[in-house]
Amino acid sequence: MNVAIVGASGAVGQELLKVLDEQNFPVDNLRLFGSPRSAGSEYEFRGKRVVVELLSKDSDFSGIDIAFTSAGAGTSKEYADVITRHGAVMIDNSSAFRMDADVPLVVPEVNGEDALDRPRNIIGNPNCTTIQMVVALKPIHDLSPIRRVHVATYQAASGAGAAAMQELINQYKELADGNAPTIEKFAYQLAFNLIPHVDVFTENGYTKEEMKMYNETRKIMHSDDIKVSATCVRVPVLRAHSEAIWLETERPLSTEEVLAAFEKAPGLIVKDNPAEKEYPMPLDITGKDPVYVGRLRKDLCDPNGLSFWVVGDQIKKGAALNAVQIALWLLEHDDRLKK
Ligand code: 2RA
Repeated sequence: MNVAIVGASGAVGQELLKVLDEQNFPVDNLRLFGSPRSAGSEYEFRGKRVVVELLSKDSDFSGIDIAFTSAGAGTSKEYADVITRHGAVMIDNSSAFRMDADVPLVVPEVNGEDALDRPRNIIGNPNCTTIQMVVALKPIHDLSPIRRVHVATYQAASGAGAAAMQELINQYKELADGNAPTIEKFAYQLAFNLIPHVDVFTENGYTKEEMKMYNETRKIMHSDDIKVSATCVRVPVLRAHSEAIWLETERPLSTEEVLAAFEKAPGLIVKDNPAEKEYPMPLDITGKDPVYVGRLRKDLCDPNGLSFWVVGDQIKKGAALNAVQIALWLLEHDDRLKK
C-alpha cells in the first residue's frame, strides 16, 4: 500500500508512524506532508529516512492508496480535494467532516462496516473522548439499548498537542523554582489545577468538545435515541484521557451480565478489582492500545442505571491507532483496497 501522512510532525502524526509499524501495516511507499514550518524535516520509518514535503494545492497524491490527515480542520477542508482526487482514501483525524452525512465516522469495534460507504472517499476519525467511550458503550448497547449517558471527562494535556504536554511539564518546574508558570496553550495554569473548558463554548452553554460527544456518539451508534450530556475537563495528566460514565438502559442490567459483555468486547480490557485497588489509571494506560474499564457498579439513583470508569491513551486509541485500525479494517473487508 502507498501511504501518506499529512501533519507528520504533530503528536498524532508521529504516533501514526509508530502505530503503522507496530501494526505491521503493509507500507510499500510512505510520503509525509506538512506545513512550511515542518517541510524539509526528516523522520525514520522502517529504517528509511523520509522527508516531509510541503503540502500545497500542487501536491500530487496520485498513486496514494490511503492518506492519514491530522493537521487541523482547516487544512483538511482546504486540501481534501487535492488528497482524494486521484482515488486516495482520506482517513481524517480532524473535526472537519465528522458530522457530514456523506462521511462515515468510524470506530472499527463499533461500526467498521460504515467505512465501506464513503461517497467522498473521506472517513472521519472521531474525537478521542468519543472513541474510548463508544468502545465501552457498544457491549452494553447490545445487551439493552442505551437511553441516556452522563459523562465527565478528565482530559490529558496531549489533547492540545505536544507543546501543551511540554507546557504542563514546564509549569511544574517553573513553580518549583518559585517562578510564574508559562500559560500559552490553556486558558489558565494547568499544574495543580483543573480547567472545565475544552475547545470553545457554544450558545447552549456546552463546549464544542461536549457537543462532539453528544453528536458523534449518536452517529457512530446509529441511534438518535441516545442522549449524551458531557462535562469535559482538562486535567494535569500527560496523555491518557479518563471518563466517569453514568448511563441508563432500556431494561435493568446486572453488573454480572455487563462484566461478561465487557470481557468479550473487542478493544476493551476490564481492570476492576477494588478490593485489590485494581482500576484503570492514566499512568498505567499511557502507550497502550486498548481502552480500559473498571469501577463497574449499579447506579444508586436509577434501577436501569450503571456507573463505570474508562481510560484510554488519547494519542493512540484516541487518534492514531483508531485511524490505522480503520485502514486495517478496509484492507480486510474492502475489495477496492485489498492487499
Ligand atoms: C482535546 N479532544 O483533548 C480534544 C482534541 N484532541 O483537546
